[in-house]
Amino acid sequence: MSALDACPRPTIGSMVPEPEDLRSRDGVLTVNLTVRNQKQKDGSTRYCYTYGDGIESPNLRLKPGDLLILKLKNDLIDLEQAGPERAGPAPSATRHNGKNNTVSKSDPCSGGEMNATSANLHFHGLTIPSVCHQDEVLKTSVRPSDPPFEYRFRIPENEPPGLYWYHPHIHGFSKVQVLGGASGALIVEGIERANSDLAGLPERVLIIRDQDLLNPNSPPSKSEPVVPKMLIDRDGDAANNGTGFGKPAKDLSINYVPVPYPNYPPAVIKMKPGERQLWRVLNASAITYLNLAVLFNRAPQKLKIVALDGVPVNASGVSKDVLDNQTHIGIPPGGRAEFIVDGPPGGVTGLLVTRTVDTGSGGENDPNRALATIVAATDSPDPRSRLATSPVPLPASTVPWLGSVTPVRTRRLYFSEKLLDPDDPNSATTFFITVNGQTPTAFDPSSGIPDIVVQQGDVEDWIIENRSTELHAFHIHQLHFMLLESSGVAVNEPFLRDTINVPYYNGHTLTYPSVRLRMDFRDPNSVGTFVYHCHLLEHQDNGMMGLIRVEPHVSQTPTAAGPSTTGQSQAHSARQLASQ
Ligand SMILES: [Cu+2]
Repeated sequence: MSALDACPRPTIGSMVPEPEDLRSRDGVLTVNLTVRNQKQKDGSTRYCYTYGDGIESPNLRLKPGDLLILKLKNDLIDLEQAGPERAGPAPSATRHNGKNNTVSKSDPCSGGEMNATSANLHFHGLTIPSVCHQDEVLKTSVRPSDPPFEYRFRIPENEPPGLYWYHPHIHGFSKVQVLGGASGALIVEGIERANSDLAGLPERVLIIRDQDLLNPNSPPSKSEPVVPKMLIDRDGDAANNGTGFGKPAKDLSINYVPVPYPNYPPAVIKMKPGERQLWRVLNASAITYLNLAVLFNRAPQKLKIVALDGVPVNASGVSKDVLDNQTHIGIPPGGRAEFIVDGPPGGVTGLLVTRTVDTGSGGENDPNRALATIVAATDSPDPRSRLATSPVPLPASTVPWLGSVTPVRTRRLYFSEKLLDPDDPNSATTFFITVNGQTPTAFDPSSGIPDIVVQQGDVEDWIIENRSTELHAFHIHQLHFMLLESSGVAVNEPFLRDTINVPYYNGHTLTYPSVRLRMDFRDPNSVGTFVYHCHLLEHQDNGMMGLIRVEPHVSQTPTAAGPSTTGQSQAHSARQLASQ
C-alpha cells in the first residue's frame, strides 16, 4: 500500500457508496480490522479501519446472540513525527519485527499510556460488559507494537435490533481520530421483526462524518445571505452566528464523500422512482449536530422514524407509528436515526439536507447545507441489503417498560465550562460534567474513583443541567435512557436513547436548562465501571466526562456471609437517604 492510499476517499460529488457488509455466519462474525492514519498533502489527517484488501469501515452485521471476534491491529503512525510521505508502522512497531519481541511486555488491558498512536474500540449503544476485550475504554490501549488485539463478546439476546457503531475512545485523542474518519456501523439484525412496515424493504446505511474544512479561507457562497463577521468559538472553530448560514465549524461527508464548504456540491443517491427504503443514518461527527430533511421541489417530505439510537421506537409497546410524519430529524454527534424514505417520483430530484442547528452563542456554526441529491432513475442499482419479507415478530420484553418503573432516587448533574483567562473568551477552556455538590474537575483517567455509584437492578432519574452557553450531547456507555422532561416540562417520548442534547443557557433565564432522564441500570451487563460524557469529542477530550460504577445486585435473601448482608443494608440505607 503506497503512502497516498492508506485511507482512500471518494471524490466530491460522487455516488454515495455503501459500506461493505460483513455478516455473521452460524452465529459468529470474525473480523480482522487494521486502524490506519495518514497525513494528507493539504495538512489534514485521515483515520480509517480497513478490512482485507483495503475495505474501509465495514458494516458489522450480527444477530442477537451472535459472537463477534474482532482483531484490531494498530498501524497508526505518529503524525507529529511523520511527514506527508511517510507511511507504514511507527518506529516502535518495527522493533517488534523479527525475533525482538521484548517491547510487548505491557498488557493492552493494563492501563498503559494513551497517546496519538493508541487504539481501542467502543461499541456505542450496546449493553455489553465494560471489561477488557469487550467494551472497556479507560484502560484498554493498544500500541502500534502490539499484536492484533482481540475483542470477543456476544450480542445480548435482548439487544434491540438497530444501528449501533464502533469508534475509538482514547482519552484526549478521540476527536482527532473520529474527525479523521475512524468509525463504522454495527447493525443488530432483525429490525423488521419490531415493525412489520419494514418487511422486505431495501436498506441503506448512511454514515455522516465531519472533517476539517477543505477550503477554510473561502468566503461563503454568493448565493447565501451576508452573515455577521466570522467569530471563533471556545474550541477555535467557526462560532454559531445565529443565521443558519456562513462558514461551518467542520465540513461533512456522507459515506466518506466530502460535501465541502462553501458550495456544498452534493453527493448522489440513486433510487428507483417512488421506491420505499429504510435509511439507517449514523451521525459519526466529532462535533457537528445534524438536523436532516428530505426535500422534493424544496418541500420537506414526511419521514417515518422507526428507531432511534438503535432501539425501535415502539419498544415500549406503544404504537409503532409514534414518530410518523417527521419533516426533520435532529441527530446529535453519536446519535442514530432509522427512518422510512419514499424516493422521489420520476422526473423529480430530491435533496437530503441538514438544516441549521442553534448550538448557542458559545457553540459551533452548524449552518444549512446540502448533503446529497436523490436521483430517481429506473436503472438505479438495488441497495446491497434487503430486510426479511416474512419476519417473525420479536417477543415482548421480559422486563417492565422503563417509563412505568418508579425510580429509586434522583441525581443532579451539570455541564459547565471554565476559561483559563476569564477576561479572554478565546483562552483555553476546560469542560466539566459534575455531580451536584462535588467540585467541578476535568476528567482524570488515572483517578479510578467513581463520581457515581449505583446498584444493578435500580432505575434512577437524572436531572442534567447545562450551565454553559453552548449545546452539549449527553451520552452514557452500556445503557439506554428515556427523556422525561426538558427544562421541567414533561415530554411525551415513549422511546429510548443513548445520546441526548442538553439545551444551552442563554444567560437570561432564572434557571438553567435541563433534561430529566430515566436511567436504566437493570441489565446485569451494565455491572462495572464505565463513563458518561459529552459526545462533542473536543469537550470529552478536554474533561467533560465522569465515571460511574454499577455494583452487582445484592441478593435480598439473607445469607450467612456477613459482608453480603452488610452490603445489602448499606445499599438500602443509602437508597433511603437519597430518596428522603
Ligand atoms: Cu459538549
